[in-house]
Amino acid sequence: MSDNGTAYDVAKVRADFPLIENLAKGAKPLVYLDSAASTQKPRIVVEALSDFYLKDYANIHRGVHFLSQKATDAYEKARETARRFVNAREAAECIFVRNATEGVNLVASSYAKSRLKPGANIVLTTMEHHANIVPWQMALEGTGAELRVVPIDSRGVLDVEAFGKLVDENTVIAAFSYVSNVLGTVNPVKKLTAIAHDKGAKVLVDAAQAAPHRKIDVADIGCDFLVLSGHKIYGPTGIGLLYAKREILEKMPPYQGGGDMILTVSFEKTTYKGIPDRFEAGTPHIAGAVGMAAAMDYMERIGLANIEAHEAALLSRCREKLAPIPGLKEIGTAPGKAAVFSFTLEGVHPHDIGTFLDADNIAIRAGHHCAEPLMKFLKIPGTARASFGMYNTAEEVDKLATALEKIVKFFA
Ligand code: 7TS
Repeated sequence: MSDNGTAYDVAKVRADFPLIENLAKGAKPLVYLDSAASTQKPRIVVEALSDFYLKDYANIHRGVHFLSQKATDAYEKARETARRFVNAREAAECIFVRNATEGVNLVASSYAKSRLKPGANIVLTTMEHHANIVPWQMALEGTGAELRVVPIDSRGVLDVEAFGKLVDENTVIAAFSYVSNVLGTVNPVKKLTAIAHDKGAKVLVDAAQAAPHRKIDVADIGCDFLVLSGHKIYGPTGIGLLYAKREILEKMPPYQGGGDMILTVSFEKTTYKGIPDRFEAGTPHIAGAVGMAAAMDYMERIGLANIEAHEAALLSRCREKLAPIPGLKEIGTAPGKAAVFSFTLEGVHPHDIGTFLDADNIAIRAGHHCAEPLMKFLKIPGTARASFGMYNTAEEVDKLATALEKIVKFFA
């Protein structure tokens, strides 16, 4: 049921996505099951971008002229929308970045690097995407500080007790995904944050795979930092969000230098603006911010709880239909997992699964999903992954099952 009491109407939702609608009606109807890589865009987001470029566009924060003022207002309104979307206390705690990856890099470089000394540590988990591993390794390099990794079990459930032991008084930051892009595991982020805070460590939540599926509430989680990508929440590419608490941001040095982030510049001394401008050097992706805000508005209108419920139903159907397929193994069986379904087929390489499904017009992703350490732990080269969005249907799940049955027969 939707927020206003009517049933979730997936046909109506699909009608909002021209690419999904057009391809589904074509001679080779496409089944798009790769939303964890990137979601398709509703018309309203594309129109927000084109309207902005066609009607309101100018550079921001610099012009006294009317159009620049209008563009600045649109950009700052988008920041307020982002604030509401993640439930931050104030818009200044929301920094526009290129994507989740840039958000992590900003924190690793501006917050963590200077605090990493011999004896200090950073805590990650086995299930992290490379975006939440490599920036920390780069920050750690040459500091003498250590990287600690929290184990998971064979279902893909994080070992919370081990987390509590690995995080200690010398932990600079504990960084973990809210939802795993491979396993679909939903981590208990509020609990983990409380444990880390008890030891005096700061927390970064990688919400890149959570934001498409559930309400993000930084006030409730209590985390210090949170990152997400616009293109995974039905918004444009090239724009993302870093949320950080004001009191922490205010003590962080700029990440990049340049125009728009300074108060005064002389060759002797340069002073910086306050937050959030200090972290947005140069001309930002103004239209991207406007487009991402349109996507956030759209998701809220459909209802985050409705999206979550619809996708949970798709996941149950997927499990039910795929479980009887001989040789098929679901990778990631954590209770309450999100609508990300990784699997292997005995005797068939994940890339071959992807190619065969593509021939049947089903788009999934195959490979290590930028989580090589997780693949090493699972002792597999990769998985095939079907991931669901608000526009997917039960019939599409059935088509996936039928196509997989064909593959199994082919290799039998
Ligand atoms: N964190 C997680 C958990 C992710 O799944 C991804 C991208 C990122 C961070 C990085 O996002 P970006 O927008 O900065 O690139 N994950 C995937 C995926 O699973 N398939 O393609 C991209």
